[in-house]
Amino acid sequence: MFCFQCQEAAKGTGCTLRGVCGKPADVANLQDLLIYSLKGISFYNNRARELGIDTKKADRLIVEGLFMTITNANFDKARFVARIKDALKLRDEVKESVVKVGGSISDITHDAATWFSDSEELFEEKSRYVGVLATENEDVRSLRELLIYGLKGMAAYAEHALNLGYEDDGVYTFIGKALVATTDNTLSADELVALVMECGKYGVDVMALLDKANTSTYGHPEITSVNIGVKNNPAILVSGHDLKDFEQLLEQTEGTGVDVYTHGEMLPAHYYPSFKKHSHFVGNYGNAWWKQDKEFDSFNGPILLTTNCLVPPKDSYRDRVYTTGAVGFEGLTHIVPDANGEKDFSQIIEHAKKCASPIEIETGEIVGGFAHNTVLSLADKVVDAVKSGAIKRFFVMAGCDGRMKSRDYYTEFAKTLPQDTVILTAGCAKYKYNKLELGDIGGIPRVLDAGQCNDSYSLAVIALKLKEVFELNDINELPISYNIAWYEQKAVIVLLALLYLGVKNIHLGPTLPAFLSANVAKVLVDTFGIGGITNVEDDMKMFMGA
Ligand code: SF4
Ligand code: SF3
Repeated sequence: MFCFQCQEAAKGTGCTLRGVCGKPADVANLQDLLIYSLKGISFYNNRARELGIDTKKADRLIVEGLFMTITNANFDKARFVARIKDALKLRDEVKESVVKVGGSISDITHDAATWFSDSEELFEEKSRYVGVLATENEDVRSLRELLIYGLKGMAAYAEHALNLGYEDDGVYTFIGKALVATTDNTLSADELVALVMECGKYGVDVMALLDKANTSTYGHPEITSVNIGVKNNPAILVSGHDLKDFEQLLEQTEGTGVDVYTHGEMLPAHYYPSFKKHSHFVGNYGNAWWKQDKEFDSFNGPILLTTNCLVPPKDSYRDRVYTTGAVGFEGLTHIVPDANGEKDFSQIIEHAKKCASPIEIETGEIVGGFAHNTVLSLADKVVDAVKSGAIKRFFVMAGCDGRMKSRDYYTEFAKTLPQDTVILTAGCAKYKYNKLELGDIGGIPRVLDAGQCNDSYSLAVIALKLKEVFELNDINELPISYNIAWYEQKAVIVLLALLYLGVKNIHLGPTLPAFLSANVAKVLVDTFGIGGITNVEDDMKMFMGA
């Protein structure tokens, strides 16, 4: 295996024996083979699209397949074997549909589009030769993988939107085009860089689509105080990002005597009007994903993982963890939808009834719900505070949290920020500072949480609105600094989206991605002023222009 897609890649270069995340080598290889199979389908599916054939079936399989390979989503070998079989079968169906309408496929000769096997042993054999290292040139490899990781993040958001009935053909078209482009040895580095930038455009589009899906379905997030203590009823903990799953679970638990709590990236569910009305929706339990090994233990009840981030479960709570959607882990119960797309969570609810109520690990409240609609409704107040000098600078500290001790930097950074600064956050990075008492500026909290990582879109909308209000020509003239923490591939698409919107001088930490070759990193530094982080003191001086 060779995997370097996340921030915790072994030795800062790549995992080769087993993932730091716990991903076994055979699963890593099969993930590579699944991506390869999705490239294969895309050759024909792109042609089918040109011919006006309905491509939705393959588009959806491609999106789900990409999502399954995101860090900490799926560790289940059998699921990858089955999905590769599905992909090969569908590849042939799409090919036939093209031929049937007289389309030419004689130019489609790449091995990804032509290889075939239906045996698991041969999959494993094949999977060893189609991974990241199959591209020898380090810079081409870096650009191809940067693009693929952007697509993985894009696919995750596209899947959530799809689950709410929202799709964007432009996004699907780009994913297909980009997948095929990563097999094209004739493309120059400049052409690949252009595709990476275009990926950012579709990153903005997919986040806008998901924002529309979420807010049209559940209402606009509102300022909300979220309880972080517990009640005395048995309960279910929901983690991951999928709001449709969350809605179904919340409805099915109504009146059962079982409470519902959020964990990690599901915290922003509390901000939506549709969910807030349920009295058995009690609070948020715990912190970001990587603390689940302790927090799932003390929760006592069953846990539903709707997306990443799943940590290989400990024996002490393994029998209480359920997965759904793109998530998987051998031996855990996986909930699948029925023919109408509805999921039956009764098994989890019955399980909860037999469990003790959660052990309280903290008490108090955290405040969030500062997505674009709320912040723009406060725009006058915010603009006045900036004009009067009460707010000197905003810090976008969105992104991911992770295990590494070096991420304590973000807690220290938040604590050290001057009192006249405001943090704009989204994603699980917030857990590094959302329980600190950072106060407010004239009633505006100093940490404004927009929501999940995809709600970084809200932060961009807010920035663009401020640019308009202050009549600036360039988004970079705003008093906003970007100090972003990344871990997995959703952060990659968020980053590419910000670059597409013209944001410069983004600082990325705790380390720069292992998949950026020296030359590709140089392009990002020279063109966009991307930088890493050093230490709180020096970075604070740099950001505050001292
Ligand atoms: Fe390693 Fe990250 Fe890949 Fe897991 S996802 S194998 S930790 S690089
Ligand atoms: Fe977090 Fe995994 Fe990335 Fe959605 S849940 S931000 S790390």
